[in-house]
Amino acid sequence: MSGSFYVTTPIYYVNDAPHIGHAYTTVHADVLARWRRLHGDDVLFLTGTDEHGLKIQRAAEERGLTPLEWADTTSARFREAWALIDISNDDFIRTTEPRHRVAVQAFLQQVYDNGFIELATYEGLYCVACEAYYVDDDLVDGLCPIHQRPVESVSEENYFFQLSKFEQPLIEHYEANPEAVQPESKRNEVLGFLRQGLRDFSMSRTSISWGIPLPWDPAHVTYVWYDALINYATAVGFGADPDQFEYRWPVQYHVLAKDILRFHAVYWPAMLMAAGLPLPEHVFAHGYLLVGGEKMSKTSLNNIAPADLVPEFGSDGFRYHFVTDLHFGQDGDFSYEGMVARYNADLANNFGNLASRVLNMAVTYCGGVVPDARAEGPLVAHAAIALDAYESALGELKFDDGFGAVWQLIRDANGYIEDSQPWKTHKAGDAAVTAAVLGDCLEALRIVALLASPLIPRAASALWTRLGLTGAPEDARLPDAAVWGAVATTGNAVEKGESLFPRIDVP
Ligand code: ME8
Repeated sequence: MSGSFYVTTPIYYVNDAPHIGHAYTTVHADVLARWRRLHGDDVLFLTGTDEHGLKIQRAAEERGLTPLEWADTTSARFREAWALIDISNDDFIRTTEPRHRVAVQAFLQQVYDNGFIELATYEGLYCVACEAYYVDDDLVDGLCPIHQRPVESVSEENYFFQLSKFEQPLIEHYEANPEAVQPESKRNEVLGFLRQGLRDFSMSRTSISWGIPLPWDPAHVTYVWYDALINYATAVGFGADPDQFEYRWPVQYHVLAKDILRFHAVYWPAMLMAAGLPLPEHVFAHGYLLVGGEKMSKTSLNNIAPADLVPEFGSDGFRYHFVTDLHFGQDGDFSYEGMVARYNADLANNFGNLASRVLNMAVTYCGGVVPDARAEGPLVAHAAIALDAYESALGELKFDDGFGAVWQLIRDANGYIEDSQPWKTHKAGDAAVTAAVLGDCLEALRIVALLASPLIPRAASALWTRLGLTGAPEDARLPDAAVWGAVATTGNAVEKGESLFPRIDVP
C-alpha cells in the first residue's frame, strides 16, 4: 500500500439530468482512481450531488415537489448513469445527508471562531424574480436585465466571508506551489484573477430556506457554494472522525471544468485557510466539451446522456472515446461521426484485431497453450517504451498521451505480425519460430490488457481471462507487473472468445 490517494469530481446540481459533460469529468477521474489503485494506493474516489440552493428549490416547486423529493429522484439518476459507465467511486455524497450538515456546521463554526465571518449590512439593488443582487451598471434602462422588471433597493443583514484577507496568502501559495493548479494556463488565470483583488462575499441568506442553517444564527442558511465546497471535507470525516480526516486530507486531486475553477482555486482554498486546514494538492481544470458534427449538431450537449451512447458503443467504447479524443485541459468537439470513426479504428481494428488474431493463431497453431515470451524478442523494447510513456503521462493527467502509448504498442505488435507472418511459418512447419512470434504477441497483449484496464475495464478483464491469466488486471500491481516477462504465463490455456469490439457500421 502506497498510502492515501483522494480524488474528487464536482458534486453535480440535481436540477440537470446527467449528460456527457458530467460524464467527461467523471470518467477521467475514474481512470485516475483506477490507475492509482493499480499502484496499490488506498484510493478514495468521491462524486455526488449538490442539492441545496435556489435553483433546486425552484425546479422542485415547478414540479409540485419538495426540494428533497426532487433531489432524491435526480440524484438517483446520477448514480444510475455512473453505474452504466462503470464508474468505480468509493463514495457518493449528497449535500442533504446528515453527515454533511454536521461537517458544514463544524467548518462554519471554526471559520467564525477564527474571526473570518462578520455580520454586515448589504445595501443595494435586488430583483425578486431572480433573487439576486445587482449594481447600477447591471441594469438595462433601469430594469432587471433578465426580467425587465423594476428592482428594489434593499438593505439586508448578511454574514460576509472575508475573502479579501486571503488575496496575498493565495498569491504566495500559488507562486510557491506551481503544481497546485493545472494545467499551467489555468494557474496563470487564477494568479491574474487574484492580482485584480478579492472582495468579501455574502455567505448566508435569509431569503431562502432550502439550505443548512448557520450554527450561531439559524435564521440564516448557508450560501449554496459555501455549503457545496465543504462536501470534500465531509466525505473524509471532517467534524466527525478526526483520524480519518487526518489520514485523507489534503486531497490529491480535485478534477473539474474551467467553469468552476475560481470556486475551487480561490474560494475553497481561502475557506480552508480560514479554518486553519491544509490546501488541496492539485486542482485540475479541464476544458469544455462542445457539440460538433452533423448527427448531434441540433442537440445541445446537455441533452445527450451516457444512456444514449452506451447501447451502441458499450461502456468501454464510451469511456475510450471521451478520454482519448481530446487533450485533457483543452476544449473540444464531441461528434457522433468522430466517435464511430475512432471506435472502429482504435478498438474494433487495432485492439480487437490484435486480440482476435493472436488468440486464434495461438489456439490453432500452438494447441491453445501459451508459448514462452522471449526475453530478447523484438517487442521487448516497444513494451518498455510504452510503459514508461504511460506512467509519466498519466502522472500528469495527460490521458490521451498515456493511452496513445499503449495503442502504439498495439500497432507495433500488429506490425510485427505482418512482418513475421506466422501463418506462413506455421505452414512451412517451423513450429519454433511460430511459437516464438505468438509467445511475444501474447505477452504484449497481457501488458496491453493491464495498462488499458483503467480505461476499458470490461474488455481488459475479458482479454485477461482469455490469455489464461487468473484473477483480473486489477489484482496486478504497476509498474512491476507490466514489465516484459514479469509473470510466468508459459503453458496457460488460451481461449478465442467473441469479438471484443464488434465493428459499428453506419448506414
Ligand atoms: O457547478 N464539458 O455543478 P454542475 C465538460 N454544483 N465538463 C462539463 C460540461 C461540458 N460541456 N458540462 C458540465 C456545479 N461539465 C456545482 C459544483 S462542486 C463543489 C459544486 C462538468 O452540475 C464539469 O465538471 O453545473 C463542470 O465543472 C461540472 O460538470 C459542473 O457541474
